[in-house]
Amino acid sequence: MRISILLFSLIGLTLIACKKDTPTRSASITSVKVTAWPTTNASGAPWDATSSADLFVQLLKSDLSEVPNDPLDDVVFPDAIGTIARTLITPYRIPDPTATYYIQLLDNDELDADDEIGVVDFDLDNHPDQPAVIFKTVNGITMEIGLQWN
Ligand SMILES: [Ca+2]
Ligand SMILES: [Ca+2]
Ligand SMILES: [Ca+2]
Repeated sequence: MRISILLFSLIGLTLIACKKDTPTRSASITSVKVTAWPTTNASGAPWDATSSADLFVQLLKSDLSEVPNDPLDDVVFPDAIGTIARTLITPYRIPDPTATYYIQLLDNDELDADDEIGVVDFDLDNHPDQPAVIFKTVNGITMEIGLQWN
């Protein structure tokens, strides 16, 4: 009797251990929505002198370099007011589900370098419940990252 209880406990513990070690499931980004963003920089100046910011987003790796063939780049929302939403026709599979990624928000400028408004980090490891949307607010930027889990 005692042996079988011990045996069942061991099997139970092994199952728990296995469950814990299950790797993070992979996910693809389907959309990025920016619902709030600061209209001025740290010095209180607007991003553009005579109009609102021309928003676009980029996807950065954990070393803050842009991912190759960035699926988010190249769509600008000129003179943006309020929420912008970017939907990917082809969802972008996140290459490393255990790594931290960043979505960078910028103001496109034609005559000088683009202004970086800020970055929002996200990490699939922090979302074992596999939500369809990750909501994050960092440094005055609020993003909704749409995901499709694989
Ligand atoms: Ca600017
Ligand atoms: Ca502008
Ligand atoms: Ca601009």
